Amino acid sequence: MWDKRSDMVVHEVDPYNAEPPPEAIADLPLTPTDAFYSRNHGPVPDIDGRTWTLRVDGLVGSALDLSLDDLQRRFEPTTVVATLQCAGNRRTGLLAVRDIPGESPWSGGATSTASWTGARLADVLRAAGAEPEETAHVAFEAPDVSRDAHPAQPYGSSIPLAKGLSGEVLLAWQMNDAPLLPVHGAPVRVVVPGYIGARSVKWVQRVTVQAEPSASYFQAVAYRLLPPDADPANQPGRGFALGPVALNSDILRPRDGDTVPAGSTEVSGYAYAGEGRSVTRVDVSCDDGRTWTQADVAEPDGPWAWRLWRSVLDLPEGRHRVTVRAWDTTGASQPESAASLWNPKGYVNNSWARIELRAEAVRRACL
Ligand SMILES: Nc1nc2c(c(=O)[nH]1)N[C@H]1C(S)=C(S)[C@@H](COP(=O)(O)O)O[C@H]1N2
Ligand SMILES: [Mo]
Repeated sequence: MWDKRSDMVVHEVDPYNAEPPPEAIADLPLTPTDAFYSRNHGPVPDIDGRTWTLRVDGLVGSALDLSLDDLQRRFEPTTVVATLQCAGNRRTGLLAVRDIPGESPWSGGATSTASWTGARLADVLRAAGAEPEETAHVAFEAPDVSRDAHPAQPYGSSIPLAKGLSGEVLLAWQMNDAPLLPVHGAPVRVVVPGYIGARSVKWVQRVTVQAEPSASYFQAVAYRLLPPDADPANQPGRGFALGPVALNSDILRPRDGDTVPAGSTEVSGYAYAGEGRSVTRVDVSCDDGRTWTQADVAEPDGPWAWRLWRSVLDLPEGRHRVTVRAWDTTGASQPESAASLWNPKGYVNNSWARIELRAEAVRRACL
């Protein structure tokens, strides 16, 4: 389905919501496109790039209507490696605390990394005559209508104008050096490095500079962090809108519950910190966090990419719980428990990652 591997973990067929099995993305700086998670709130639209246009309007000097050809020729193409992480990534940890009706049980695979090529949103906004305005926002609109929203409405969201003018945000038409697939937003999507995936609007057809954040359900109601006792029903403006991704990490290999040979076992995964921070260290514990050793952390593919880490553990025969946590440049680390993070929509589980392993003595077969 949708040009994905056959072993994707499909949370929903329609709209299509799927994450890769952890081993499909482990140890790879760039996630192959056929393994990249996909999160959709409505049906995937089929848009003809030859007739698609982008409207740029709002608080700009002169509104623009750009064809794909205009976008590709008038603006210098840029390539950025960026990790996308859904705010629902690792929701299973929150679901283990308490039920979250109506939300998919994402594991740690709602995080993937690709190289994205497109025009800088900043260049397009400047061509339209947008002036830096500290309190303004850039809103994005797409045509896919979601029944998750109340009332049912097309997908939309916004980011601060300052981020939009930073040169980091792309209007991308390529992913991993190939034209965007329909499921990832063809012909053009927004890529907002360092922000939750929800802000990287797919099938974008309108960019509006405005004084207020987007009034879309996906900015004003969903993708907001509510206190644990809040009613998650349709109440625009409750809690706060999520933007920059919180420091997070996960273990991708081996799998939770695996049996491994006693002795040395390599464990690996990712760590990621969004806008404004980066991962500085990853720790691994085999005694529930009493003692920690530092994992080997690979250099990332640029400032917006996850950091892959690995650690070789020496596991005697028996059961083991392996725990991982990362640190960022502000000195912040991840919270210990998902119970302390539970919220009604199940966003931002960035508690310590844990897997259970059973180490078994290696039996040599007599051949
Ligand atoms: N138009 C549109 N854009 C969208 C969405 C959507 O449903 N419709 N989902 C968002 C969410 S919540 C995420 S996490 C990312 C997922 O991008 P992907 O499917 O390319 O992985 O797209 C974002 N952009
Ligand atoms: Mo998301």
